Amino acid sequence: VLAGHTASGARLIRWLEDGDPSGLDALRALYPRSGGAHIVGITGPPGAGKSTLVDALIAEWRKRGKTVAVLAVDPTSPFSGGAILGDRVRMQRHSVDRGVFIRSMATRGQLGGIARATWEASIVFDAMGFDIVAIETVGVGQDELDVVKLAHTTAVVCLPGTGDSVQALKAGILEVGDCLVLNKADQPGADSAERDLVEMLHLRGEDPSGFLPRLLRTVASREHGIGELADAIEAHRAHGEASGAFGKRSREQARAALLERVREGAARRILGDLSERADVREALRAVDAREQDPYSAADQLVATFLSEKGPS
Ligand SMILES: Nc1nc2c(ncn2[C@@H]2O[C@H](COP(=O)(O)OP(=O)(O)O)[C@@H](O)[C@H]2O)c(=O)[nH]1
Ligand SMILES: [Mg+2]
Repeated sequence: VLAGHTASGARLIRWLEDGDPSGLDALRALYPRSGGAHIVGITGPPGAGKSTLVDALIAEWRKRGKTVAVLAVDPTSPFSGGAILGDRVRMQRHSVDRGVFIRSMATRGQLGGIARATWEASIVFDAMGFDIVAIETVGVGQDELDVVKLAHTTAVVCLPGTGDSVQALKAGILEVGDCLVLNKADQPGADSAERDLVEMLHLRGEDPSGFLPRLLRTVASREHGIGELADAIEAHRAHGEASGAFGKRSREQARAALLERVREGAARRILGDLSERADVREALRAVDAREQDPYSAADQLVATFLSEKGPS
């Protein structure tokens, strides 16, 4: 995997997806060798042209001498074979290029959630030595926002003629965009959508690190505006490194990854034999009978559990 063998990388990601213990062992060994890649999130509503855009970006990044791994995450449907297949077909022309590695993931029911599966895959790509790791995801729910948080740089893809979707985007993912892409700029309504989005960006102003997100117009299917988008992504990387924003993000990631696993481990130990215990059954009965409130009962149980298990 460290030598960048795609077949090995693919097998490792499969292990991780399947919850195979070998996957976790490999991840432990790889983790210290990760941290070099620029992780780029591409998000937006279905049909906005994300996959087409990623395909065009791959070509642009390759021209600039960068190697690229792509993870296409499709969490929207348990039967998403179609969409995933569509993504892969759109990026098909790069499949013979050794500097490009494309994987897709349908993640409903994924052990530990989409964010975790994506994080693990990105560590693998990163350790494989890819310069850029692009993660395509549909920007809808909280899980997908967590995926976005993983990226150093996030491009939010919008399309014209959907005033409603601009409204919907405003509420959530527009806020996390470091680049705003108005794709399908060849379609009617592009100018008015651009005015709305520019105004929105203007209201938002600079982010806490002093970066001012820009709007880019693209026609992904004709590869228009792709160089400018790659420039904007690169500008955000340069700013993130100079301002310390990437370092801060990396520390937050490390903290979140560590705390999540502490929480998981602690919960597993404490909750493992929960239903078997007499004191838990008694607490359930007392709460049900309104003899005790659930808060005090839970506090008592936690205190008991901790005193029993002790530090080990
Ligand atoms: N007219 C036009 N069509 C586009 C453009 N970009 C993508 N498409 C088409 O929009 C459809 C959805 O694209 P896709 O990349 O699968 O969207 P995704 O769901 O966001 O990944 C495809 O049929 C693309 O060919 C564009 O800039 N202009
Ligand atoms: Mg897609």
